[in-house]
Amino acid sequence: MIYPKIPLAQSIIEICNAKGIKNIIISPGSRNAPLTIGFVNNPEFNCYSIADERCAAFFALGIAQQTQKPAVVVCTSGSALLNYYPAFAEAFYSQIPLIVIAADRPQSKIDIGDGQTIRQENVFQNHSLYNANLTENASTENDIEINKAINAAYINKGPVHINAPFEEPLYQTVSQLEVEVTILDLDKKATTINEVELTEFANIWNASKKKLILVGENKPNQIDSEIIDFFANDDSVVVMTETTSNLHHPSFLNSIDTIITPFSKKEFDELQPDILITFGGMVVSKRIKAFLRQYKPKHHWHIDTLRAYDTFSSLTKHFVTDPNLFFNQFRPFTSPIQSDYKAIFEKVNFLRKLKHDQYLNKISFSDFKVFDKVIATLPEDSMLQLGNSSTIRYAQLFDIASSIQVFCNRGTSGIDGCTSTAIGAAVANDKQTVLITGDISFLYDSNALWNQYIPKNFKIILLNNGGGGIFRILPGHAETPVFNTFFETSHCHTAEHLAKMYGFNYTIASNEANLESSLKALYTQNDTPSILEIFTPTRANDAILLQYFRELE
Ligand SMILES: Cc1ncc(C[n+]2csc(CCOP(=O)(O)OP(=O)(O)O)c2C)c(N)n1
Repeated sequence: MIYPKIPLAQSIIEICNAKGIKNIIISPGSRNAPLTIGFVNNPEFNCYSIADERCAAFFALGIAQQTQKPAVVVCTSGSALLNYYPAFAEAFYSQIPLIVIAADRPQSKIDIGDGQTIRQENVFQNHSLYNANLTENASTENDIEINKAINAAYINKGPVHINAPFEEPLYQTVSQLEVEVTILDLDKKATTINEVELTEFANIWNASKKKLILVGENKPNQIDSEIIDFFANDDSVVVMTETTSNLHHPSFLNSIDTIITPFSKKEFDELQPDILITFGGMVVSKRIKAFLRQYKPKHHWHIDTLRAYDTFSSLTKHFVTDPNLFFNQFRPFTSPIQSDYKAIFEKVNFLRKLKHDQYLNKISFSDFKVFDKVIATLPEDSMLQLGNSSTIRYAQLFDIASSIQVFCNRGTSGIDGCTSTAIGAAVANDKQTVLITGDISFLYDSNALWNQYIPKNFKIILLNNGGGGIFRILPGHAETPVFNTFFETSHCHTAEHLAKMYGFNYTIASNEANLESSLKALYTQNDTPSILEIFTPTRANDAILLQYFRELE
C-alpha cells in the first residue's frame, strides 16, 4: 500500500479509517497533497474530486445528511478553506456531521509574506463543535485532538475543523506505515428521564385539554409508529407537521400556513395551546412562529438529545433525549382527557382542502399551479430535495406522498448550496432524487454540476420566474427599478447552456399542457441527468399566491 511520507498525514488517515469514515471529498491543491495521496490510495475510502470548495462542502453535507455519518472535506491552505463556511454553518444549524480537514503551513510561516497563507486556526470558531489545531509532527497529543474532533462530529452531530500543518516536500510516499495511532472511543451518554420528572410532567399533560405538537425538520422513518398512533388517537392532541418533518398521518395538519393564515382572533384563541411540544429541527412556517410568539403556550417542552431553541420565548423544559425514548417512557404515565381540540382543527383542515382544490381549478399557469403538478407527479419512494426561498414555502402548501423523503437546507436557509447538497444526497442514496429549485438559487450554485458523480437519473426541476420571486411575495414589494435590480435581481438567463456544457438532458415547459407531457418524459429517460426548466409569469405569481390565502376562508 502507498502512504504519504509525512507522519501527521498518516495519523489523520488512520484515525479516520479507525472511526469508520468512508466518504472523502477532496479539492485540488498542493499543501493537502499528503492527505490526498493517502486517502485516494486507501481502498477503505470513497474519494470524490470537486474543485470548488463551496460546492464540495455542500456535496459532503448531502452525503452526511443521508448517511447520518460524518463526511470529510479536504482542502489546501488559504482562502480555499473559507469557501467551506456556508456548508459548515448549515451543518451546525442542521446538526449534520461534517469534518473539515484543512492543510496549512506551519505556524512560523503565517503572516510573514508566504503565498496562499491565512490565519486558519479556529477560523470557524463561532460555528465549530471542535477545533483541532494540530502541530507539525505526529504525536499522541495530535492523535487525541483528531479523535476529539471526529468524536464531536459523531456524537454532537455537527461540523468540526482539523487544521493540519505540513512542510514541503509534500508528495513523497512510503510503503510502510510509520505511525501507531491512539484511538479514543465514542462516549455516548444514556438519555433517559427519571420517574419523578415523568410523573410531574405527566400531571401537566393529563390536565391539559389543548396540546399542540409541532414537528420541524426531521429525518424520515425516525418516529415509531406507536408514537404516531398515540398522538393520532388522543382528542386533546393536534399535530402540526412541516414538509421537512417526514412525518405522516391522516389526522396530522401538514399544511400549517393553509390552516392558520385565514384565522380570526377567535380561532387563534381556540388554537392557543396549554402545552406546546416540539421536536425536530428548524421550523419553516413564519406564520406559526408569529402565532406562538403572540399566543404563548403555558408550557413549551422541546425534546432533543442536544439543543433546545427558545423559538417562541416560552420554553419551560428541554428533555435531553430522543423523541422515541421520551414518548415511550412518557406514554404509560398519561391518561386521556375529554377535549374537542383535535376535532375543531380536523374540521378546519377538511374545509381548507376543499377550498384549496377549488382555487387550483380556476387559476392560470403560475408557480402555484406548477407546484401542484410537480408534487403530484413525483415518483413513489423518491427523494425530494427542495431549494430555499419560495420553493420550500410553496411545497409546504401541498400534500406530499408519505413514501417521498423530503430534505432542505433550513439550517441557515441559504440559496448557496441547494444543488450541491441535492447531488451529494443523490450520490449517497439509491433513491430517485428530484431537486426543485428557483432560478437564482440554481444559477448561484451552478458549479454544483461541475463534477463526474451526478447519478444518471438525477432530475432538476427549475422554476424560472425571472428572478427572486420570494421578494414579490414579501410585504413591501413595489414594482420599481430598485426592486427589480437589487431585490428580485431580475434576469433573462436560462439553464440551456449550462445543461449543454455539463451534459444534462434539457427540456422546457411554459404552459399546463407542455408541463404535463414534460413531467411524464422527465421520468422516463435515465440515460443522462436532466433539467426541466419551467417558465412562469413573473408578475402574476405573487398575486395568485396571495389570493390563495384570501380564498381559503
Ligand atoms: C447565500 C444566500 N444569499 C442570499 C439569500 C437571500 N435570498 C433569499 S431568497 C433569494 C432569491 C431566490 O430566488 P430564486 O432561487 O429564484 O427562488 P424564488 O424566490 O423565485 O422561488 C435570495 C437572494 C439567501 N437566502 N442565501
